[in-house]
Amino acid sequence: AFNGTWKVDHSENYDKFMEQMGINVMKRKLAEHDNLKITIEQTGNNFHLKESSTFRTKDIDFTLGVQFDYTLADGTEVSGTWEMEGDKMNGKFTRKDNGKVLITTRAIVGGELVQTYNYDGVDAKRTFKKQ
Ligand code: MYR
Repeated sequence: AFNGTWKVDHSENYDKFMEQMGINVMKRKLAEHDNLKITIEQTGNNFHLKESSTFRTKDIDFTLGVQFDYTLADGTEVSGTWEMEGDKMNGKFTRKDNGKVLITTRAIVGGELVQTYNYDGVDAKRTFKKQ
């Protein structure tokens, strides 16, 4: 269900979320228009993602339930896992610099991919449309 190429359409509270993450206003302004596109290929428990944005392009491989390292677009390093809960993906990632946890979910809602983010009490959401 997650397979395909997804392009960000709109975001809610993403600026506040990034601010809580400690990202400065210049980078936040750029990130608001990052044109993030994610291509997802799921084969059983294995995922291959291609991430592309105005910041970078990146290939990501992970297996459900298996811890992996990931570097956010601003350089912040995290480590964590994705797990499946019914039709929903639950991600839990810990920042390497301060030990704080970033919770994220992905779900298909009405044909759109909705990703939620929570960090240190601040929630945000980004909605992606299928290409
Ligand atoms: C992936 O599945 O896309 C790779 C793992 C994602 C880890 C957490 C993603 C949170 C991204 C938040 C970006 C906010 C900018 C500071």
